[in-house]
Amino acid sequence: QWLGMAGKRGALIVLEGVDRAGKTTQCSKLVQALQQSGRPAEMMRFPDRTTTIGQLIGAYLENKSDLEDHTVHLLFSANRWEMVPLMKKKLEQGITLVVDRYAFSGVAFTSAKPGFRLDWCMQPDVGLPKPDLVMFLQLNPAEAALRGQFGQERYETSVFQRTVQQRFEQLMKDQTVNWQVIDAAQNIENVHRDITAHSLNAINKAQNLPLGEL
Ligand code: DGP
Ligand code: NA
Ligand code: NA
Repeated sequence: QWLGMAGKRGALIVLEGVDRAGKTTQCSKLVQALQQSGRPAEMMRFPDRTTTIGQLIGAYLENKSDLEDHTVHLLFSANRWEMVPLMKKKLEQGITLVVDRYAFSGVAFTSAKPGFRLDWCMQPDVGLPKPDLVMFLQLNPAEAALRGQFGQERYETSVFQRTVQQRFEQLMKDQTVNWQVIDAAQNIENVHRDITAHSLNAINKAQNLPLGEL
């Protein structure tokens, strides 16, 4: 395996949070900052709506199609699994991946629906590459409301998002995952500063550790 110039793997860094917490903005700012400091970095996002599976998910989210709830859960997971070979290749090449949502969104969003057990929701993602760092962009519902109306996509209602927030809080109790809570109510630059500090720390540590599995 070719491990980049210095033989060091990249870090797998994930940003999670409820909708409108600023994940996408912060992912691109982080990638830019890492690249400018000479650290190879690329952004990924889930769901990746460009693949065949991703197009099914996209139509579902845009309310252009209806899918049974278990079925769509498995499609979201499959959409992560189909990217694993590419993710591993990039990490081995020394590229740090900054990922906008991952398996934790998968579990939080599906388990927010009635009748879904957390352990059932987690099972399809068991074995995925384990992030070296998962940052949760924390934003309470009142602060989120100040950011304007929700969009028109499925899941974009305040009642559902509050349940999602509670599911994330349950998931964050898992001590085997390197969770860091970020105060997303701060201004963009301060959020970016916090995220960059945690990321540099994780990148340094990841260099000496094998990639784990969920
Ligand atoms: P985004 O492109 O980041 O706005 O995400 C699309 C929506 O899909 C968002 O409401 C979160 C939700 N979502 C993301 N990943 C999953 C998943 O694995 N399962 C489910 N059920 N929903 C997800
Ligand atoms: Na969204
Ligand atoms: Na986003």
